[in-house]
Amino acid sequence: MEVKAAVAWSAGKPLSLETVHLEGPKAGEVLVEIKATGICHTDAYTLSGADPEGLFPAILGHEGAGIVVEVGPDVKSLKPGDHVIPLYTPECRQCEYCLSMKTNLCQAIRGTQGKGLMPDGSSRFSKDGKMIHHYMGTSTFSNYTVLPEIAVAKIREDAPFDKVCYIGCGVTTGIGAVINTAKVEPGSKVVVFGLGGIGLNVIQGAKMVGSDMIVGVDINPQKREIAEKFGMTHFVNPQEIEGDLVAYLVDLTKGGADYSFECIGNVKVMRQALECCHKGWGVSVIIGVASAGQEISTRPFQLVTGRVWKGSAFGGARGRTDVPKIVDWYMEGKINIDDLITHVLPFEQINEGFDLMHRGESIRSVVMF
Ligand code: NAD
Ligand code: AHE
Ligand code: ZN
Repeated sequence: MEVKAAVAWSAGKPLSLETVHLEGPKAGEVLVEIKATGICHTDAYTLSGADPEGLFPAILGHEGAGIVVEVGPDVKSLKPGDHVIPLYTPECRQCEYCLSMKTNLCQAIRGTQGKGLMPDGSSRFSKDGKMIHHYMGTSTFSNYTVLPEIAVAKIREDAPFDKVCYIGCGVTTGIGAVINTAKVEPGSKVVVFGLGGIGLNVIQGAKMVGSDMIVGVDINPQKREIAEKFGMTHFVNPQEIEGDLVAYLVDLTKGGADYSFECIGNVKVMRQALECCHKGWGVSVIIGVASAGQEISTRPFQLVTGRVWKGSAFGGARGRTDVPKIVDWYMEGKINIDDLITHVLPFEQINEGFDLMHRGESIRSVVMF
């Protein structure tokens, strides 16, 4: 079939709106009509050329929601009409990783997904006979996409696509990092670096679990108001601090953070996030994705003296199991998504969504087909 897609032909160029060819679902795959998709900083990161796994041409996008329109042979858990959220972290429930119950990083299709291909090693997208890569196994910047059955979460039918698409990455990543990865306890002191689409969901999660002190750190003072609305108790702009930021934060938290979260992708900030943690027990979680070739560093003594460095992908969530529950939380009013979606754009203005992000004017832009 012919579909509408925003194609990344090469790094560093705006997306090109095209009609492209999409082959139907093969065995174990489903065809999904994407109704809405968020734009995450990771899409911009890959488009910039900084992603070592970035392949071009590709159809980016990994924060979508839509409806199953066709299922391939052998598909058992989905049928046409099901409302769904695509999962860039699948959940096969059979691989060594899924069965370990120690990680959400299902590896069943990671090899082909990282090559921009479906599990059989081919792409479903093409234009004039030229192959176009899939992205993160989801390619939600297309009004139709083909997904492996294990990379699809079935959700309730009354959930609005233009809001719950954000659960496909940002909401789950932020709240999940607090609940699943860090396991933040009530009464904790938390420091969040980067108050964007991810960091604000970390704040929302920290508030939900009953943190006492939630410090937000951002160089953009305009993030203060929305962060306070979501539960931030103290705002720190590093550009306004005289002297060392780490020392300032240790002093502010009276000894250091119980938990810190890096939601930027800046390796220097990752170090600050670790080192502002409390001696003996502070845990720092890296969420931000750093550019190719970047490395983190600290004095080993920071770890010897009890600080712990962790990372979190998709908030440690097992997508097919956890995503429908997070949709329920939203529908029951337990979490706020609406105030984080600052812009809703027609598909034709998808590049404006990237511009808004780069100018620091949006939290989340959602594109509607
Ligand atoms: P965003 O652009 O919405 O937010 C980034 C925020 O960081 C902005 O508010 C910006 O002002 C702030 N910032 C930039 N440099 C700073 C600095 N030096 N000090 C303090 N604040 C600074 O981005 P986002 O969508 O929230 O994504 C954040 C990061 O998380 C990105 O690296 C993205 O790729 C990554 N991410 C990771 C996962 C995962 O599963 N690990 C999932 C989604 C996104
Ligand atoms: N391809 C990059 C890494 C990109 C990355 O870290 N992706 C996160 C999701 S970001 C969502 O916005 C992730 O889940 N990673 C786990 C995985 O298996 O990809 C690189 O450095 O190669
Ligand atoms: Zn994302």
